[in-house]
Amino acid sequence: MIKPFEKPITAARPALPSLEEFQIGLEGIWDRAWLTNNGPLVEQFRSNLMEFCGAKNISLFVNGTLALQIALQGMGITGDVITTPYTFVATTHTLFWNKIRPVFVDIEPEYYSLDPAQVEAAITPWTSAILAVHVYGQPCRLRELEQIARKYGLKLLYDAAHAFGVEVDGTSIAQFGDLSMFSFHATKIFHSIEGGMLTFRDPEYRRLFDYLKNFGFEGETEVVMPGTNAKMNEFQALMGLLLLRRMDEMMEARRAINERYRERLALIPGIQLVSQPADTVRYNYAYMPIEVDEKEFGQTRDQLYMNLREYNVLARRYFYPLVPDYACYRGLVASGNLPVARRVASCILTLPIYNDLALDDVDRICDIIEHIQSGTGRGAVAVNYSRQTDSELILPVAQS
Ligand code: T4K
Repeated sequence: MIKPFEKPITAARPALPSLEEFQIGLEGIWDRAWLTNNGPLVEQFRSNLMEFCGAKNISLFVNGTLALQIALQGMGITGDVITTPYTFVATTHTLFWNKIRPVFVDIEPEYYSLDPAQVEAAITPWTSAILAVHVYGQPCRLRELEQIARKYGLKLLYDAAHAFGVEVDGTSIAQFGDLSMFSFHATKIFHSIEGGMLTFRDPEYRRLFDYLKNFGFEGETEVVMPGTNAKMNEFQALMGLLLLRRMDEMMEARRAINERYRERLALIPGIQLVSQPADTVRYNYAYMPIEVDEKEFGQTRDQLYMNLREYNVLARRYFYPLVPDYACYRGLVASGNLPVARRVASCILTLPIYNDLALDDVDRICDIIEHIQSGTGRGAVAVNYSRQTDSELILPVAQS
């Protein structure tokens, strides 16, 4: 009999610096009484990030969603944008807020990013850009997307919300495409409580993004465009500065966790692991996705998800449902039936992974999954939970 965890093991858990270090940083903020509006810590953070990513053009924001929303506006993108249905809904929201029509095309089955062949087939005279997502931090098909974008004169943007720290052939993922957006939300591998970063090829964008995130102000008495307020503050920058120093250590901790999961899960019937990153990729191990094969495993993904909750293991179904299946996006243009994205959304489960998740706890999570698979696990839930969101779920009573 395996006991449930005493405290919930959540899918993500933020890394934190020591309280003492943070307090020292806070004292500086108190002394300066400068809290936001491009303060010295934000400037320092920007400069350290430029070095970390080897990118010349960087702009910081209060969160990733507003960063991408402003990027689309600043770059003047209009009309149709080809994008993925398999993402967090914020990707699509940024298009909607710019009155751009998302055109969803299917993903490839290996790393779940936009399938370049589908992208090319969906291009029309109205297409202005491609917005791809490095899902779980695994790089998209960079070269093929670049070639398509060049051939048709399209802008290429990456939602790199999951991909901070990733490198391809020794080059930061921040340097691909016309622009990339990174999320520094607390649930990410690296964070600044909330936060967002844009990296971009054209240095001219910097001025535009600076206007747009600060009400469009030029000096004290002129407003040159109707901007919004999306500035990063000093507290966010302090958190980011302290954690950036620990990036290598954090990636290594996650690599070890990922490796242990892989060793153990490979032996469980019906659990399929996502392909290992290519040799050319320095991966950040941002998420721990698995596919559940209902026939082989003996339960659906949703049953496993529910049964894990009874053991206090709060896995998540990132990304289910698909974006075009949300009420607010039903009826939008999709190119075909999106069979790969639909299959993946129906069987994906992201297991807990965070820097200080103990390897013993990883073993226990795997023991629980094994136990559930062998048919003796708690619950043996047969209810159809498929249309419920995580927050709507009412847990069934455990049957021991
Ligand atoms: N594009 C993509 C592809 C994205 O994945 C995201 C965000 C964005 C764009 C937008 O970037 P931001 O505007 O957020 O910078 C979470 C995050 O809020 C969101 O940032 C993230 N993607 C998405 C995939 O996940 P929820 O609603 O699932 O988070 P929540 O509150 O349920 O937290 C997840 C787990 O983390 C919980 O089990 C508990 C734990 N947790 C969470 C927080 C906030 C903690 O332990 N401590 C915390 O402070 O959206």
